Amino acid sequence: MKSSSSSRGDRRLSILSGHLAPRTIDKEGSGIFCSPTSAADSVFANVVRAPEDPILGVTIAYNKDPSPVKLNLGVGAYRTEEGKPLVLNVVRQAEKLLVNDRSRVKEYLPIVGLADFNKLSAKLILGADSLAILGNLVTTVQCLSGTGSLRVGAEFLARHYYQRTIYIPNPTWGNHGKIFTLAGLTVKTYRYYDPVTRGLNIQGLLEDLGSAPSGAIVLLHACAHNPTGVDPTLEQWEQIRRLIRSKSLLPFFDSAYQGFASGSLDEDARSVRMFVADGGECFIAQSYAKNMGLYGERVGALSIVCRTADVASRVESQLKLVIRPMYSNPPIHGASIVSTILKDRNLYQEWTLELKAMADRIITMRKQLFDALRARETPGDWSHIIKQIGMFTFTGLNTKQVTFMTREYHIYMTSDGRISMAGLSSRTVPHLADAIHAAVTTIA
Ligand code: KET
Repeated sequence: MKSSSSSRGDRRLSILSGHLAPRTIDKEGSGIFCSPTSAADSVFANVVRAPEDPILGVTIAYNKDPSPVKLNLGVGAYRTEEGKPLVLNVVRQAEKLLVNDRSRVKEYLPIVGLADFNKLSAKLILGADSLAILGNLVTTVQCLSGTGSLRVGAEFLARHYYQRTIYIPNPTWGNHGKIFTLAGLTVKTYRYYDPVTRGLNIQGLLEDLGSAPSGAIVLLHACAHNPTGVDPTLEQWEQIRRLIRSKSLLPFFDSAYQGFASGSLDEDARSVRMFVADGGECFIAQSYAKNMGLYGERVGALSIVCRTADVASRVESQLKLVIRPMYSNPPIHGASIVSTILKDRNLYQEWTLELKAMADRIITMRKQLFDALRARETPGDWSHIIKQIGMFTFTGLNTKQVTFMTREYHIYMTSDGRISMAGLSSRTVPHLADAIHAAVTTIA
């Protein structure tokens, strides 16, 4: 014991003396000091370099590329026809109202966030006439966008739910597995996508969930499944719901694209509402990143629908214990923007129009890309481009073809062949079509 603590002491001393040693001025004479001790002396010398994130790393690679024709179709972020990020008009209006309101202060929010925001968010996903809301069966907490909502929900489940296994679709958003694993859950997958039909593998899905242990958690994409763009039909949702309820599985919805699939907020919430209407319990993680374009504001909500109001309020008390040591309480600005829009009839109406315009532009891009590939007689059936739903097209291009398109055409996308349709414009469609054509005709 003694020797180990003294050697720890020696190490600290040697590090300290390293810090105190005379410093040299770097060759350029910029005045930035650097220590003569090298990386080998660092207590972090053994830290290995981690790879970039499979989605956000695409933007980093894109930013480094000096090519004037480069195109970023990696991250799911909306761009205008001019290729620029979009701040919605209603968001600008709401921000003006907030800035001009001198009564607004910057005090801490409660642990669970802005009360108005939480109420309105539950209403947005569950419907204004939701019996669950009227019966106080829902607890909603403001979280750090969709990711934070998923993480808080997962931490709560790891602490308070008897079943630790969560089933996520194969494939799914790349971060799901990491979020749930780090929260302490065991992650398994269920079949979802059939690469041959480029559609839903409903049989495989029902078989896999049918053989899941009773009580297992099931992650479902509320709409616009990422990355496949393939959603169950309403009839299939009903089959899934029946199976989930009959086996007492626990549905956990990830709603990151409400309004982006069909252009209608209500339509895109139908899957969730079906599950809530049957009176069973259910988790919902909501994000305003895409549908309000509030990506960097990190605004979202976790709703837990319970069987009784008493359970809901006890669940909320425990959510506070999850949140407080994690980040104490959420940021105020984004949630204030959202609640300003949701509670004002005119702003809300304008938001739905702007949202529909974004969804429609994406649909136009699908059509244009499909037509461009047909015009080039690119081998293959590309009808999935117009059939798939939401922000992404799951092209079916393989990793080698993706690498080729990046190298030869400066087109950036995730290695699984997913392209963010929102990053395209009429001007860039021909370039993408040329690249896809070249990729499929030169690389198997
Ligand atoms: N769920 C899904 C299905 C999803 O695609 C995203 C983001 C999120 C949750 C989280 O979004 P947040 O910004 O935390 O509200 N997806 C895009 C961005 C990313 O990877 O972070 C994407 O797939 O490109």
